[in-house]
Amino acid sequence: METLTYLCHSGCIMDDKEAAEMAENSFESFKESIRQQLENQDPVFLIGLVVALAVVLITCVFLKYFLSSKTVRSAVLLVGLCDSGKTLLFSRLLSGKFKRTQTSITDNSAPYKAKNDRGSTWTLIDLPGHESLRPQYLEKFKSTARAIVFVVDSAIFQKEVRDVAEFMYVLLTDTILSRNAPALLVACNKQDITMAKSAKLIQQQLEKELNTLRVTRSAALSSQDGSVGGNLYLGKKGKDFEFSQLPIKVEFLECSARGSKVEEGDADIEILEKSLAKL
Ligand SMILES: Nc1nc2c(ncn2[C@@H]2O[C@H](COP(=O)(O)OP(=O)(O)OP(=O)(O)O)[C@@H](O)[C@H]2O)c(=O)[nH]1
Ligand SMILES: [Mg+2]
Repeated sequence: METLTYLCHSGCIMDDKEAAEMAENSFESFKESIRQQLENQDPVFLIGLVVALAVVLITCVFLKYFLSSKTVRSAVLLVGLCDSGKTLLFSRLLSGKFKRTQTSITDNSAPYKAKNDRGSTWTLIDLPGHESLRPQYLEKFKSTARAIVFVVDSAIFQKEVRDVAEFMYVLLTDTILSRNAPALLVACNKQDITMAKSAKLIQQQLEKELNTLRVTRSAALSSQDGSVGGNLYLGKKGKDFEFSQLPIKVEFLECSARGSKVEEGDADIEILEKSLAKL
């Protein structure tokens, strides 16, 4: 069998067994010297050392949690039914430019600099409105939401009121969204169209519709398994639903991503921009 030889400190030749023994002896003596040093220390000093290490550790964990929860929620989500104008609003808010759009099948996101002195920068995210895509995109981004801009097509609101209310109900009873409490800005878009409903009327009709939905949804859930499920009860029990009962900031505002009839014209989105500046 092949035997390896080593040169010791004093210049003598050792085989591998002797080298292993020597390494073991030096490790033992190192352990012994540490043990003696610790024994010679004042116990108060040792306790102080342990406490100091624990404080450093707890501070690191706390800072990590605190900083991450602060920085993660910097997204402004543009949500709403198909064709409500989310993608055009996204373009207008970012560049001011008019853009021809098609039904979105994925999300768009970009940094948005709010028009305030603080120079706040949010991540603006445009989500697809199609019914089959909505849940997965909402799931993906909801925990990062600082604010939700719920875009409504005010021109055909009467026809869509039920669908709008159903989507809003999902958002308002979501446990993660309720915990994080992002501001809700309901952008009543397409105000350039003559038949468009006002923000006030849209708010009133949605309150009525959500009131009805609240009764039917909680009844359906309790008849299924005897409980109201993981989702929350909307508003105050025993009172007709009003947005003012919610523990979040809700604002209804009017806008027009298209603005004037000519495509090169400016949008009418100043009120929305002002609200975004206050986030
Ligand atoms: N008249 C008018 N048309 C608008 C306005 N905003 C958007 N539109 C038009 O409405 C259509 C749909 O706009 P999009 O921005 O693509 O709608 P969306 O909400 O992104 O739709 P999805 O991607 O399908 O969810 C486009 O033809 C827009 O030009 C508006 O304020 N006024
Ligand atoms: Mg779109």
